[in-house]
Amino acid sequence: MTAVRSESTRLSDNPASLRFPPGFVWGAATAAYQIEGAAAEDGRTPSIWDTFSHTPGRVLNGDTGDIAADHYHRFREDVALMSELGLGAYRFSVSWPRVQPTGRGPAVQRGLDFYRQLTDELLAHGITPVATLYHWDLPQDLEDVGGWTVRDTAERFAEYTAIVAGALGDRVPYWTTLNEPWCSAFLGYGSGVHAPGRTEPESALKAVHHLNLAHGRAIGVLRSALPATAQTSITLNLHQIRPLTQSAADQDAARRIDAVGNRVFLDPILKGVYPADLLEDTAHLVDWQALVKDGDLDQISRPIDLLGLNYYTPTLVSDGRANSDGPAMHRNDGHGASDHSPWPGSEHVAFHLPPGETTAMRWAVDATGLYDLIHRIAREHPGLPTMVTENGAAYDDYLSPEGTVNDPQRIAYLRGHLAAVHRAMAEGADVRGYFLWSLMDNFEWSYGYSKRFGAVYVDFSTQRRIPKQSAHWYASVARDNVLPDLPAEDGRP
Ligand code: GCO
Repeated sequence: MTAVRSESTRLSDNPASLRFPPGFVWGAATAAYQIEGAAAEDGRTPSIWDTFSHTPGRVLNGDTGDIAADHYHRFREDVALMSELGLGAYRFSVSWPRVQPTGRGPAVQRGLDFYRQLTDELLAHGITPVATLYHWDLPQDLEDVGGWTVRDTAERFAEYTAIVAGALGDRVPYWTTLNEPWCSAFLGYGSGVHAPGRTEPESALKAVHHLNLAHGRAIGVLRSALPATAQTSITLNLHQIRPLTQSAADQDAARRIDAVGNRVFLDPILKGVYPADLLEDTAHLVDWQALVKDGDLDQISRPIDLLGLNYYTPTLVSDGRANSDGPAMHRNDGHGASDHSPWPGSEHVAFHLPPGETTAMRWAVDATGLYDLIHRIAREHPGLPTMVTENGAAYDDYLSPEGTVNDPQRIAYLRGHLAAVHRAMAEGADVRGYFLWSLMDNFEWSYGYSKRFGAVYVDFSTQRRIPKQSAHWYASVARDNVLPDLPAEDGRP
């Protein structure tokens, strides 16, 4: 364990309050397809999520991102709201088909203008823009010729990165190439619960490598296009995996999911190699020799400045073949069940709901997973700073007749996870910031608008924004840089 740092000074006489170090970044996160709407405006053409959400049966209630939270038209109002909440940073994603509709060729300036105006508005309010280049909205034109299963898409992504860096490089200090490539590859091409909805294990593994390559190519482009002070990163939804029992079978199940869920990205990106056990577990599904070309891993492992961590809940696994009662949540990836596994080569692994409180997503509330994850990265990759780029919870929020939304469960979730971050930092982990998922209620992928993750309630029938109680609570934390103890039992801060 590295030396304990002294930042975690306790406040006043209240031992339950925790101060974060000066400069800790307090933000909130969103993604283009989940909030922007304006799906066919100003030159934007369909992404794979437009196609997927318009395919009957793919998204709950037939919901689509056509309008979403209408952020494209309401961004000034939303930035003003962020400012009122005292956010120091805002993590947004750029819609590829909005700025380069076919995924090839020249940019559409009206699309870039939206992001220029958004970042100018943020800066004018003293809010640091944090740009995600890819949060799943691949131009459909590229999917039509293979999408992430073909190598050329990595080159297209490098070209797109140059366009965006050219437009925003002078005003965005933090850049992340990909958001959760695990979802893009394994939910998009494995279980099919995400766009493009394909269920081909070999395609999922090819997509992994081409996403890794796209990340590496983009880092190279960013490095040459951006000021030296710019911070580059990738954002991963690393799974904090725990075996159901200490049996050899369950421990091997945990190893497998760690390989295909975590090290499939961590190792090539941070070590320049694919893990040997992953290659072995999947050798019957894909020809890695043919897939990985000379020099690819050098590109993929280009140095990054920090690692973005998205965390929601731990992952409890067992060897499904050893369970007489069968897996409790077979193949549940937390994003929707499927008859096809998102874990190629480890389809037999069963997923279990950990005991205790759950959120509206049926995700266990357990902040120790975040604590363990932060320490894992600090231990395995010393000197690599991290940011918690997503953490939050969906609850069945109720808008009262008085126009308020009391969400004490979300406050308790946020406080517990922030306390875990603080504890890891006090023990030496270098965490630079925390982004609440999400700023506002939005399109929750295959769940449509049925799950509310926002600190701000969105009445989608009127597009009215209503800060929930947790928004006010989070605003006080961000403003004071201090984590107070839990509010009174009745949820009042
Ligand atoms: C993800 C995405 C977000 C989700 C959020 C809740 O992590 O899946 O980055 O777009 O909406 O995590 O599932």
